[in-house]
Amino acid sequence: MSGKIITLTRHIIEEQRRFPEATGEFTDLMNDIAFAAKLISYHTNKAGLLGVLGETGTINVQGEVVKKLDIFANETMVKALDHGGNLCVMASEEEEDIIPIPEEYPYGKYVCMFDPLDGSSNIDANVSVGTIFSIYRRITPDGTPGTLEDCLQPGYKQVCAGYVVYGSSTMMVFTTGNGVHGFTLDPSYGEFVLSHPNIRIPEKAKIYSVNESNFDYWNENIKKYIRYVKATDKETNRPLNSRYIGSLVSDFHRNLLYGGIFLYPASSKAPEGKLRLLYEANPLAMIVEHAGGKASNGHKDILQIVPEKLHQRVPLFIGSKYDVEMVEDFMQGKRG
Ligand code: AHM
Ligand code: MG
Repeated sequence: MSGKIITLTRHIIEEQRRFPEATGEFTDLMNDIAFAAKLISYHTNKAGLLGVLGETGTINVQGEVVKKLDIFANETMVKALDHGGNLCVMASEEEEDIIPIPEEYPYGKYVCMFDPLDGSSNIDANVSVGTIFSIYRRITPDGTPGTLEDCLQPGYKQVCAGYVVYGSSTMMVFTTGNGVHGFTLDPSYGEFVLSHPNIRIPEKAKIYSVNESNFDYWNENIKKYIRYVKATDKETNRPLNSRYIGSLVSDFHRNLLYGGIFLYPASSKAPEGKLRLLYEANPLAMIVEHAGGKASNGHKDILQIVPEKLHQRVPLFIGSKYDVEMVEDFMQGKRG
């Protein structure tokens, strides 16, 4: 065999060897997440057939009730992760409260929070969607059920963050603090294989991604920034190119590879912004920082924010470092 195929499992095992005290719990947890991702990927790819096999909420040809994909994705994540003995608690964008580990299973030392299927409103149009996950070490005593306190930790305490994008191929991108690596799912043998080692985001953006229909609802500072990126100036490579899918994982992934800035500012319609700190902003912020980029709410690094509630929203400016710093200057009235 020519070349070296590095599967996700092999990568995690090799990573784990860097920590002689490691127990393997983290490796098991990542394998469970990868398994859930494969199931969600399989069902996402079949989504277009739902109309043929039976509408959502009706009975399919196997006599099963067809579930909405975001509900299916949530159940898949919960069921794949609840019994491994690695987690003490979970939280999901789809569920109001924390998700306890069932009593019959042991409580582990990690906390996992996720958005099981982000961008799911796009599914019917065959647009890429994604799963986002975030892992912390617990802060409550070992061997007990995890609590809300374990979930409300600032993003800089994450031990791992990642996403899976279900696109033209399925890819998992994650970091444990030692580089950002991308693994593509080979559909023929069902393994994630290392395809994008050590991803670095270009220092300067070529692309800006924002839902500009909110323009009238933004404050003057963000309006000025958007006018700035659209103005022509050869020296600073403006105007930036505009690309907006409306599916965070896909918009983020493209910008990570090509260089770009994604913005979801606060507005008079959504005073706290739209996106969620724990399930969306924090994990992507950890990834972007380890790829050389930056994530901010306009005034503060996302990873420094101490969460107060599970479903807290946050304005998000994330991507190439130069551009996130620039938007911060605009937001803070230092430019304009
Ligand atoms: P969701 O968690 O309900 O799927 O919403 C999050 C999605 C993101 O994927 C995307 O970036 C954003 O909402 C798009 O919002 P908008 O339609 O307001 O532009
Ligand atoms: Mg979401």
